[in-house]
Amino acid sequence: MEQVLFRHNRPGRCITFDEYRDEGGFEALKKALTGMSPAEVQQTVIDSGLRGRGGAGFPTGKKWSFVPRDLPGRFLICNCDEMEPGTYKDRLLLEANPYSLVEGMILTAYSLGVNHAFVFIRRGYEQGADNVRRAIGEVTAAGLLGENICGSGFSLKLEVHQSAGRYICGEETALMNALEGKRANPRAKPPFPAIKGLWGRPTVVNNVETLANIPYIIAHGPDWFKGLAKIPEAAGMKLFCVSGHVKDPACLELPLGTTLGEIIDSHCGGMRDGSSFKACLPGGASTPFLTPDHWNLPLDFDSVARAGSRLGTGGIVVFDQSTCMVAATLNLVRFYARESCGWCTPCREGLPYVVHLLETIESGNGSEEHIEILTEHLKYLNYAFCPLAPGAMGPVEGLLRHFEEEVREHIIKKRCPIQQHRPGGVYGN
Ligand code: L3W
Repeated sequence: MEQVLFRHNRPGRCITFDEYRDEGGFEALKKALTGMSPAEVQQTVIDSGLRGRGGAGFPTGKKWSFVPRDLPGRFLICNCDEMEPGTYKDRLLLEANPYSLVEGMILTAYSLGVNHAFVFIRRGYEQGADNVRRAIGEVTAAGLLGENICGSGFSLKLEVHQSAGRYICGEETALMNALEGKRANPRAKPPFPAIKGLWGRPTVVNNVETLANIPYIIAHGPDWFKGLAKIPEAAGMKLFCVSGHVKDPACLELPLGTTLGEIIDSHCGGMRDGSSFKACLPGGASTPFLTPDHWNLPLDFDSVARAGSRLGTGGIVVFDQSTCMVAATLNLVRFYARESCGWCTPCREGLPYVVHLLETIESGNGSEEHIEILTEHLKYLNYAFCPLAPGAMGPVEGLLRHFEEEVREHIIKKRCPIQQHRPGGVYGN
C-alpha cells in the first residue's frame, strides 16, 4: 500500500537529511518558492481537500484563507502538544522523520507570508524535539530555511518550544497563552487565532500530521491527494493509532475511508485470542464510542460524524467483552477532570461531579436518578468555556446511547455485571 508520511521510515531510527533529500525531499519547497505564488500554494491546498489531523478536521486551506494579508507580523504554530489519550501518531512521525514537518512549515509560512514560526512540542517528546532542532539546523545550513530561501526573497525563522506539559496546552488559544509565557487558560473565540492570535497577531495553528502532508500535496498535486482516500468524499491518508484489545496494536498509515473492521482484522491481526469486539473510541478519548454495528463504517470525517461520533485524531482505542463500559468511561472522565484548567465553573465543578456519578454507578450504589443527572450533565457541560469539557462528555454520550442497559444492570444488580472486570483494572488485562 502507498505510504506518504511513513514512506521514508527506517526501522528503529530517524531518517537522515541526506536520505530525505535523496528520496525527493525539498523538491516541493524548491518548486513552490521558485515557481508558485503564495496564493497558488494556498489554492492547491484548498483543492486537495486536506482537513486538519489534530482532532477537529477543519479544512486546512480554508483556515489559511481567513488570515488577513494586510496585517504584518503574522505567525504559524505547529501544535505538537499531543496529549489526547490513545494518540501517539505525531510522536512517531517526529521520531522517524522531522523533515516533512519542517518542509511543510516552510511551505505553509511562504503561503501565509509568515516570517516567524514555532513548533510547540509536548514535554516528554524529547526525541522528537531533538530531531526537529537538528533538522532546523541542517535545513538552514542547506540554504532552505533562514534568510532569502532559494533566492526567493522569502525568509523564515523557525523555533522549537517545549510545553510545560498540560492537556489544555493542546487547545490552540491556551497554547498561545503558554507560548506567550502566561498561564495556559483558553481564550474566547471569536476572535479566532487567524485574526487575533499570538501576541494579538494573525496566527495559524496546524497539527504536525496536517503540516507534514503539505510537501506531498505540492509535489504531486491535489488530484493525487484526493485519490489516495478510499471514498470520493474524503481526501488523503490518515495515521490511525490503534491500541487496546487487538492482537497487534500499531500506528498505521491507511487511506481515509478504510473501514473499522478492516483496520482491526487486516492490519492489527484481529482481536486478541478469546476476545470479541465490544466498542472503540474512534479518535481519542473525547469521541463517543463506536460499537459492533459500526464494523463496516468507513473511517473518514463525514462518515464517522454521521454515525454520531468524530474521527478526532484517529486514535482508535479498542475494548473487548471483558470491559466494563462504565469503568472505561469513568477512567476517561477522571483524566479530563484532572486536566481541567479550572478557569470556568461547568468544567471545574462539573467534571468531578460526573466522576462522582460514574463512581457511584460503577460501585453498584447508583439509582435511576444518577442516570438522569448524568444525562442532564451532557447538556450542562456544553456551557463550558472551551472544548475540553464537551469533549470529556463524548464517551459519556456514547455510554448512554449504546450501553444504557449495561449502566442500568449495575443499578439493578448492585454490582458490576461484567464478570471478567477486575476492580481498578478498566481494560480487563
Ligand atoms: C477562523 C472561523 N478560524 C474554526 C479554526 C479554529 C481551529 C479550527 C478548528 O479543537 C478538537 C477538540 C478536541 N474563522 C473558524 C476558524 N476555525 N472556525 O478551525 O476549530 P474547532 O473549534 O472546531 O476545534 P479545536 O478548538 O481546534 C480540536 C478534539 O479536537 N480532539 C483532539 C484533541 C487532541 C489534543 C491533543 O492531542 N493535544 O488536544 C479529539 O477528538 O476535543 O474538540 O483552528 O481556530 N470562523
